Amino acid sequence: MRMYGLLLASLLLAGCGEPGADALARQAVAIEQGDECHLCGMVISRFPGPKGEAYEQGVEEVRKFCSTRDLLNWALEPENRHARQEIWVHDMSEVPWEQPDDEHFINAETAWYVVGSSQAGAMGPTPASFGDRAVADAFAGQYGGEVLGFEQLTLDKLNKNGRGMH
Ligand code: CU1
Ligand code: ZN
Repeated sequence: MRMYGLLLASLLLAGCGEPGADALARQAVAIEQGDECHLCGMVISRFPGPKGEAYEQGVEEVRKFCSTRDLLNWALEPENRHARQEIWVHDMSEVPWEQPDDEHFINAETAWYVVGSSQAGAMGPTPASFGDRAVADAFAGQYGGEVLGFEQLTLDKLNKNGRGMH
């Protein structure tokens, strides 16, 4: 599987400033071996494809998810939509599909998603997440699927190809 360029490599060099006003902002963390998906309970690191993380308001512990599919299924539930605070997905323009690197989590609410591509994650078809729309378009050109922004995602669109769990 190809990596999708290093378009954002230069951005990695930014953001090393003094801890300041945003020192309290919560960050995505590494997925450790043995971590289980908050939604389905599968051991996350065993599977390919983009994964997700979330912090909920008033909950200190980070939630980790086996796939963008499970993160988004959780995040788009009306009750979680209200309660959640910060969510992240892997930027697949930076990492190999088979083994995403946790250095490359991006804000899930500003990411672009290729839904319905031929590439599968832990739960079967899973949205491919990208920080850059042009990279998402190129991915869709190669693997099929539709490019959508976070606001365009719905539970229906996520689960069109079968829910894949239970
Ligand atoms: Cu799962
Ligand atoms: Zn899961």
